[in-house]
Amino acid sequence: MFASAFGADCVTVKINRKGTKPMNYWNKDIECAPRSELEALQSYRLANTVRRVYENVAPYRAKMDAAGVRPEDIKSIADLSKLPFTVKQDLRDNYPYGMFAVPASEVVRVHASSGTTGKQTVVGYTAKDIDIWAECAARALVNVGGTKDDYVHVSYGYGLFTGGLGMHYGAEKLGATAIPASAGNSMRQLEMFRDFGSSIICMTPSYAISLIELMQEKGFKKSDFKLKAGLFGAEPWTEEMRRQIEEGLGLKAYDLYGLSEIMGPSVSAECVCQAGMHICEDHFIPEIIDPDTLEVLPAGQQGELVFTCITKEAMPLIRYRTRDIASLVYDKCECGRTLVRMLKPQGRTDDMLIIRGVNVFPSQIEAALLSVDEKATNYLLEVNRVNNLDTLEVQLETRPDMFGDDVKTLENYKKRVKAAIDSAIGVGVSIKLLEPKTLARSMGKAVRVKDNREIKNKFEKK
Ligand code: DLL
Repeated sequence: MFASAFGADCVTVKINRKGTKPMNYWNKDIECAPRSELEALQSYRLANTVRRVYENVAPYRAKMDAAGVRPEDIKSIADLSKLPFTVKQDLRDNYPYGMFAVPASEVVRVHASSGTTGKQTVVGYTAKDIDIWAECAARALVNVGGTKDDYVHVSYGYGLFTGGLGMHYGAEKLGATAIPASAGNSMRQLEMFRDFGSSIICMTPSYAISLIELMQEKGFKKSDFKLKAGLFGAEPWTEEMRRQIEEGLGLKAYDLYGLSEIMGPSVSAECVCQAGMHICEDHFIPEIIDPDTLEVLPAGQQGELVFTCITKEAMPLIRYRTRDIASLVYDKCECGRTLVRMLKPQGRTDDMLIIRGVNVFPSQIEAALLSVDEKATNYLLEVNRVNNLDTLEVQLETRPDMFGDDVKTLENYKKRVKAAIDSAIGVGVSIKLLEPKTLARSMGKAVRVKDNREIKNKFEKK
């Protein structure tokens, strides 16, 4: 049944690309498929993938043997929970190519994670993997109103990071004009927005905020640009930041999610409803688990997001624990897509700070901060242990427009920020106001936490 509907195992593009009218979907058959058909397709692809990894990837064969699972035990998605999990350490242990399921002659590209939390991890792609990735990125662009008339300005970094090339290939697949700006040289970015007619931008939300700052400094107005939409991701961001970016750049801001181990940007992306990111479920099966018990949680509950790749050729990961905290919504979206939505990740289990026994996510602090002052986007959280007691200091940059304020007003501002954060996280923090422009600006993922303690948190041991 699914073979006729979806052309079996190949990517099908069934839209009329001759017109330049806004398209609703890139691949309607898949994006709006009845769940029963989608699940039949997932089951078929899952069984094939598990057989392939068992035959070709020694670490998977060893894991499955140890768990007593044979490829023939996996007949449908109902059997998924029989399979062992994969964690980042598995990729490190088999660095660089030990998790690949195809010979080197089939691999056409590698990317790698930044390695800030340990040895970098390498991922590989066959030509078909790259094509599927481009399809997912084209879907993301169409989700937010992209057409072949658009100028897609990509300010994610190009290189081993997946952001730049991932969205670039998506733009080309769509037939739009890709502008491979990459990150950095911020003044030039603004000039290009203006001169090249950039209409859809792709960058980290923190970089968008720093461009807005520069616009104000250099006298650019949003009416100088023709921006209509932006796909922002690679790091957590809040609804308050969304409002600020929309207002500052004069566009609609959408969330874009992905991770290099699974593919890169466009594992999921928001649609115009801005109500969660549709996961490309025909390629990746999501699950939500309890990170402590490892039990699968029912739909709607928040927990750790896990993905299984079901079409990847070069490096299909099975039940990969992302460490991202999210939840899934299976209701049909108003846009007509049936693909499950993941709600904004609330941080990562390994970002989570434990302050005097209380679990604290940096995103909670950011939301509290922005609820007091929506321009307070430049901050750093510094954690220390003093006399065996954890302390959390929120270092917050002031802005030149605050200089007119007297000491009493600034003290009052500090008090309001502290009260909002204390009540949001249930732990007392201290606030330190810094001179304007003291903190480093990011062009990629922003660094928001400096944890100086030796023992950081319990999830790192798993
Ligand atoms: O950040 C891929 C990407 C590029 C996604 C461009 C979106 C846009 P990694 O460097 O492997 O890959 O980092 C993946 O970043 O596990 C999340 O913790 C975080 N992340 C990515 N997108 C979002 C998002 C890319 N929209 C890790 N919201 C993931 C929150 C995100 N966190």
